[in-house]
Amino acid sequence: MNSISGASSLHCITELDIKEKIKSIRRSVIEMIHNESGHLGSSLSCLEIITVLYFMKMRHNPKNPNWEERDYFILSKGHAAPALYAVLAEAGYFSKEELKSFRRLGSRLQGHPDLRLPGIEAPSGSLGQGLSIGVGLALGAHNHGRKSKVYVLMGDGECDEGQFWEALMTAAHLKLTNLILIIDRNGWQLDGRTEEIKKKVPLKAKIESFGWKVYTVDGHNVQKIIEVLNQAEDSREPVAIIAYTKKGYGISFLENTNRGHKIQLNDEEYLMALKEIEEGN
Ligand SMILES: Cc1ncc(C[n+]2csc(CCOP(=O)(O)OP(=O)(O)O)c2C)c(N)n1
Repeated sequence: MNSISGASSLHCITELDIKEKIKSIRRSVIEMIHNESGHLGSSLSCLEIITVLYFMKMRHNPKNPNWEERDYFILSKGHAAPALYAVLAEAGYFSKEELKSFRRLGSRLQGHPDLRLPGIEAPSGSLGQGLSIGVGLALGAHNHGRKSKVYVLMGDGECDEGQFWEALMTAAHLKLTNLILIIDRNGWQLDGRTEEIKKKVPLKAKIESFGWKVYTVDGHNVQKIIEVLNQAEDSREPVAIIAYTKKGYGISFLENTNRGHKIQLNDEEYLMALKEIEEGN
């Protein structure tokens, strides 16, 4: 059985294992959102990235979520919470059974991440704030002499928020090399295509001009994601990774469309989606 090359020494995982995990997490996301409603397309575009972080890269302990030396993950695009919840449940932070309570009154699994849930490092959902939170955590870890890395995942539409650009400038000024930003570049935001709502290109050059090292990657290719995360380790500047993704990835009739931005699949679509997952899409 092939093991994934480049996975952190803390994570001994085979190619087959990670594929199975992705399948199971994708199934959980579809089920959770079918039970209620939610941001399906937005969750599916960043699902591989979050899975690779938790199962192949980050130093974390589901049995001791507040372990001081842990790496941090901030889901700045908080509306993709179903993807994070499914990964956290798969990793053992809480039971998979609890996923059924998604968006129910009193549940710890709300439409956006809530600090009551083990594994959640910051409440998020008001777009534009995640990188600032990451800057604070990275600075704190550095000042305490900890090895912790801070990973922030945001949407490309989220780049419209001015606070993001302030945080970029601050991180470069403070030379926060323990901070890694990942942008889910799916090309869509709530109202349409990102370039039509507010032009982002040349996004890479813009972020570089703020003093960051910027990589690009296929955000659905597990091996490429782990490679670029490893490359990010040796940088002397904060690192941003622009991950090219497809909204709704894995469900053919939603893929690369904005229909699934926030949706509740009807029963027929739900069964079709599950069938596609089972068939190993
Ligand atoms: C400050 C703020 N304004 C508006 C919203 C409403 N909102 C939720 S999702 C979304 C679109 C985000 O687009 P993008 O960052 O590209 O994420 P994705 O396409 O991956 O869903 C918006 C505007 C919000 N959550 N926060």
